[in-house]
Amino acid sequence: MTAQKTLSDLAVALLDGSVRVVDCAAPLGPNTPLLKLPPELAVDTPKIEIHEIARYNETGPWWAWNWLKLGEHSGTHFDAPQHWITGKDYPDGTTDTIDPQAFVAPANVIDCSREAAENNDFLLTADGVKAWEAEYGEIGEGEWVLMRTDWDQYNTDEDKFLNTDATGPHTPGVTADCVEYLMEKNVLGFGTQCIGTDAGMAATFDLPFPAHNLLHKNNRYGLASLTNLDKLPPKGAIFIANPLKIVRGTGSPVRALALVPAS
Ligand code: 23J
Ligand code: MN
Repeated sequence: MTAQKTLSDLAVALLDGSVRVVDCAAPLGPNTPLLKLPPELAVDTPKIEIHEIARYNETGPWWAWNWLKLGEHSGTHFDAPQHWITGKDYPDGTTDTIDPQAFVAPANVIDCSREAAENNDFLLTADGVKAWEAEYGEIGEGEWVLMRTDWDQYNTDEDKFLNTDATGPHTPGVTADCVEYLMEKNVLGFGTQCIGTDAGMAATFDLPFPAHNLLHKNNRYGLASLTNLDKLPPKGAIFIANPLKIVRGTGSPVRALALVPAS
């Protein structure tokens, strides 16, 4: 009865505008910024292509449709546990086997926008998360932790978004001790506004790619290239991020959405 009431209250709030839906996804197309890995390490994900099959013409007189060439880890996207070697043995670690309960969850939004603007290599630490909790309240089990950097302002310009110089890419992220702390708290996962859950310089860390390594080792999830986190409260938003049900998928673009109280 009370869950029924919760849902009917939500239905009313969605229809009367007191709960708003914030779009936390970036446009997905040929201009979407994509990760560039060090060439000695790997092959990159291909550029996104959108190919027309028909547009009310000789290849389809009454309809329009396209086909896509699209890497799983393109644009605003979800990282599944089997994306990383540390999560490779989880039977529920691919996009088609994850419990969909995980796709709708509360969000904690940690504002690091000032720090990221001052230092593009800024790393959120366990102490930084604890200081945030002292101010806004404890982060709970099963909740998203989203790092706000306002990096989405660069999403239309791949060079600015990746911020690469002779020493490599410079974008903010997390330390290993931060992810370890989040794993102790049993969070659902970690999301970022940058190209990947790890900092630009993460290939050079003592533990390379700590976010990927530790999140997926613990069967947890990642979100990358999120937008509009500046429109979310520190606590109180419900986050919806559901990957396509790709068979054995290691990740998927998502139309990430947040339900927030109208201000
Ligand atoms: C493959 C290798 C390294 C990284 C990534 C993918 C991602 O960021 C991703 O999209 O998961 S850092
Ligand atoms: Mn990814």
